[in-house]
Amino acid sequence: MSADDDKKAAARRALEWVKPGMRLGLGTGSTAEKFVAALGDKVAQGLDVVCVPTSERTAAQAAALSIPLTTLEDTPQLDLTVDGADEVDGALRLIKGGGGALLREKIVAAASTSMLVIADGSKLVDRLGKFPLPVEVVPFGLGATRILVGRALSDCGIDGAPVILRTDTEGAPFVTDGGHYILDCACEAIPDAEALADALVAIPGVVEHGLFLGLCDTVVIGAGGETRVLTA
Ligand code: ABF
Repeated sequence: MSADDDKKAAARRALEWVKPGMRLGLGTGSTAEKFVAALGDKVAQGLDVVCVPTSERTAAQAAALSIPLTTLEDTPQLDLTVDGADEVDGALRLIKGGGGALLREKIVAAASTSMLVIADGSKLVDRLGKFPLPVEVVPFGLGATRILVGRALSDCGIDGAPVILRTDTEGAPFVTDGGHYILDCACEAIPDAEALADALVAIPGVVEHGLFLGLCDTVVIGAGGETRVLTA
């Protein structure tokens, strides 16, 4: 079984949490994409749901599958968001944002009663931080914000971590759907995720960060052809 098969298994299993009439948040990334594809099949069979996508990419996929879409302006409260993650720890704390959609993902997750994460087994970790932590920042003042992000990391016991501006395939800064840049922080390990989250949001140029703490209540892991469910 490949990681792709495991992602597909987790995505299919997630359909068990979807009930007729639900207002759903649709995540971003290769695992979320598999969920959207499976949801599209159900919608084609008559399932009645309405969905808020977390990226332009997911919006395009969902629209192509004729999944009914709405916005948080028209539907400000959602029942369930299904999304992927870059890391998940035993307390269901997450690192997200490897795909660059963390801001909309967090807004949509926070608007949802429940957040279900789907992932292959490689995403489960004992301690967060091996995956570089994405921090979304406004382009204005980038140099200064980068220094303050580095200082926040040091203050939280993460010394000397490279803070790298994410670039696209042409070497230009990667621009998010919200028009921001991303700084990837190579922490290696995050000793106190809550303290780091607080320190990052206190920096004026930081729009959001990829630590999702207290948002996810259920995780479906696909591994070796099977799925297992972790709950908070
Ligand atoms: C999104 O997709 C992101 O928050 C996360 O970075 C990524 C997970 O990627 P994949 O599902 O492709 O492994 O959920």
